[in-house]
Amino acid sequence: MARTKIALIGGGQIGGVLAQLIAQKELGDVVMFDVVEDMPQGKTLDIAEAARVDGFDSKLRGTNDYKDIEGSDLVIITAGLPRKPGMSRDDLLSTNAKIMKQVAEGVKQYAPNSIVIIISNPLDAMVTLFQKVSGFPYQKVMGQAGVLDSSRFATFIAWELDVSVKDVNAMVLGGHGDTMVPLIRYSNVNGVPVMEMLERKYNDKAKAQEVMNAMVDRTKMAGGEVVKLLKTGSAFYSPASSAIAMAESILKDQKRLLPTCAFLKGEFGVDGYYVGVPAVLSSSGIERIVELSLDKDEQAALDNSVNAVKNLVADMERLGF
Ligand code: TXD
Repeated sequence: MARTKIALIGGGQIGGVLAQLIAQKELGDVVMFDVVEDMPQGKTLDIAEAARVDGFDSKLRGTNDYKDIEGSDLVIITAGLPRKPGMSRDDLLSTNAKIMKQVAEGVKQYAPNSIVIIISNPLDAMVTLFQKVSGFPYQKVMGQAGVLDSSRFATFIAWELDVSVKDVNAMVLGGHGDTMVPLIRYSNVNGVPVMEMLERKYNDKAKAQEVMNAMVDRTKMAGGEVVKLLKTGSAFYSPASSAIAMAESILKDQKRLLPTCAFLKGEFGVDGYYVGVPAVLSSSGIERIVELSLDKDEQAALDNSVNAVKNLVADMERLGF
């Protein structure tokens, strides 16, 4: 049986952590592509030289030539510029769209049968553009945002309730922007609704709601919070871990239900757009989208987020992409 081959397009901060995690988990062999000369070669050499210590057999190489990604089973794309303090994800639109167009052409030529996970921002627009330029089946092109946004929400809930984060389930839907929709009703600690635990903790419904609202707001702004502290770039450990969870579900056919930026054809009342929704990820990519019943406020929040995605895609089209 052929070895699994994973191409990383972009060897920056997230790309480096992705390569290390793939090797440590032995998910496959890694080819890291970047336009910067020698850098992906240096990074992968560095990680490869830890193989004896970490005990992995994955092979890693860096390249500046798309030809080397030939035959990849999975492609994870981080190419593009990250945010600097004060920038919104959308400010990156035209620069990263140019990059994504080139990337889509390269991947289409050399890895036409791959499944693709996109991480580059502005996420929803970049996934849309990659699919459009590559012409890949919708099922095989997806974006990572919701796993991270949900993990951030779960982390804040665990801290607040002083419970293991392993027991916290939290779900965030919508676009990867400030309009994302953390779903309070679907958040629980091993089945116990989070709101119920908060109300017991404070013995005061209004206070519990206030605390929850603050966690929802922090989740929405969590990317910016890290950007502000780092000053030179955006989050990279947690986005890489999140994409690895998706990659592992695909490569091992685990069928995990993960919030995924997926193309909707009528689900959740949305037609023809990539939006973050719960999806089952298997060896076929997005195997299916899982719909849930939303109450009036949740649906309104999702509609608002979908509108932000529509505006972003319209802006990108106006720029000629
Ligand atoms: O959850 C999420 N989806 C995200 C997304 C969370 C955090 C950050 N997110 C976005 O990921 C961020 O806004 C960026 O658009 C990407 C990558 O973030 P990273 O922190 O890894 O950025 P770096 O370190 O600048 O790395 C980007 C690399 C860098 O090495 C460039 O040389 C390379 O991209 N690059 C290219 N690679 C291939 N092809 C082209 N054309 C190219 N141009 C630049």
